[in-house]
Amino acid sequence: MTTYAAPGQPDSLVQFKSRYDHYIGGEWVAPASGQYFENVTPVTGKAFCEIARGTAADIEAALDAAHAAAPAWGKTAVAERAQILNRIADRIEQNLEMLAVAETWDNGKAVRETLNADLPLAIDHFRYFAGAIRAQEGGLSQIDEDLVAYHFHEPLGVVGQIIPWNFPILMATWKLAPALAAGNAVVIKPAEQTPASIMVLAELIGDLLPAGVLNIVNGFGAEAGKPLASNKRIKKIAFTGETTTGRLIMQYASDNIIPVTLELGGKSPNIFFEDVMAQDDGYFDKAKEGFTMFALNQGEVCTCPSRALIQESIATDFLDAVVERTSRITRGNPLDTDTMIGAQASNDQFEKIKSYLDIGRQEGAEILIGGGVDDLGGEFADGFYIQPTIFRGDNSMRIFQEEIFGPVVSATTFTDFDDAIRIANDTLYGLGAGVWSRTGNIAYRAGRAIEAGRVWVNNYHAYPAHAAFGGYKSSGIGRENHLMMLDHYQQTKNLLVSYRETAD
Ligand code: TXE
Repeated sequence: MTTYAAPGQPDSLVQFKSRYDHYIGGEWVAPASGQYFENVTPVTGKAFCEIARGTAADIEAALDAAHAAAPAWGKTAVAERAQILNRIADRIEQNLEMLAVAETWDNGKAVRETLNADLPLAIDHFRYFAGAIRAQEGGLSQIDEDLVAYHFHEPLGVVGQIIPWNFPILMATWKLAPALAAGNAVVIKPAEQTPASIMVLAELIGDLLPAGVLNIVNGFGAEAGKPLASNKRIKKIAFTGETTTGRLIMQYASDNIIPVTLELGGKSPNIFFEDVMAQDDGYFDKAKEGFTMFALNQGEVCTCPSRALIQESIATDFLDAVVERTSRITRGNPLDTDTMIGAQASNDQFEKIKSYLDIGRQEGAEILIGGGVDDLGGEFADGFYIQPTIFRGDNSMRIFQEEIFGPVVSATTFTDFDDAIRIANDTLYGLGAGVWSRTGNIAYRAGRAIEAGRVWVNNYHAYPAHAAFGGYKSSGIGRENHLMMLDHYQQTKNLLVSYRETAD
């Protein structure tokens, strides 16, 4: 076990600056308004740095820098762009522990996850798109003997990106790596709840990119996000966040007639067919781990398996087993590598989850474990900690229909295959789902029948860079990860060339 020293302590791997300006045109730029806001660590609930409070003027300055940089970056040879992405990956890898501690402090999540998931996935993502862009080919269609259609991939130019607070560095990477690989210059706005770790990242990798290719403007949604998303000088907007915000983003984009990708909320079903308990063996242990994934990242994951659907014939024994497993989720200092669950990302989120714990009770759901805040005491007494909670109820309840975004799972039962699919699809959302069965045919048919962009079969919460990720229904538009992501950051130029030398 390792316990990392908290930022601010002399022996910490990270020393945050007391104040962060915007990162624009390769420089640290004070906000035009002169205003800053306090940034709090969820680990202790105490402020630890000030962050530039961006407004439309800062967004315009960032767009100026991006427009100045975009033409040359778009023409840079793909091998060179790929090399820069690989260098970014290497630099992150060399500083993995430092960034993991920074991310834990800014977001509250356990360092066990930032060390083993957030940062390694970010590194791999840059490497994946470095490779993907080099392997990308244009197209040629021979229309007839003399007429040829050439298809070229061209960057869009300057793109806007708005990210949430649940995986600050990884969500930035999911958007930056394909956009930069494809030759675009970027203006990105981090979430106001987690604005600091990405600035530490910018300090680390800023020198690897030409000035103006990456610009970061911090601030609030209405003050900095809207002026970016509705700006006429961007060629695309990519957004991850709440579904209601996503609707606004789409309206802004429709005014400008620009492409939009949206990665929004979810209420993902995790379905356990009766054969998971056919034997008490390694497979059943794996299924229990899959159930417990509801608490990963404190449940602050758009694909959180927040609805568990369990076949009626095994419900009692299965729930007993997963309650026992949940009781062994280790809680404590998020900077301790043994801790499995950290703090919720913000006080607002903490309050929202507590209100849903009350709603669940009022709706008559049974609490099988948890159901309250986790008082860790001492220096963590003002941090935002929630007990991993299992509710048992039915799919019509609000705790089954609304995104809680906390370590809370709502469990219910189904009778047979059709009943499972009916309940699974009885939701506005369609981002993720899980299916657990030893029977290949059941797992396959369920996976195909669920209306969700990503269905994990006999696993959950794996995010390889080369598997497409995105939502059906109200969970979004477009995909992230995978080669196909390049399409979202490029436009197609068709040259239709006649080689015929005569008029006939
Ligand atoms: O989201 P918002 P919030 C869900 C989750 C959570 C809820 C609210 O249920 O409890 O949303 O979180 C920027 N124009 N998810 O309020 O507001 C904002 O500054 C432009 C699921 O944080 O959508 C931030 O950078 N930008 C989700 C980003 O949008 C605007 C992850 C997300 O904030 C804006 C996060 C505007 N008008 C929350 N308003 C997921 N799918 O993973 C806000 N923003």
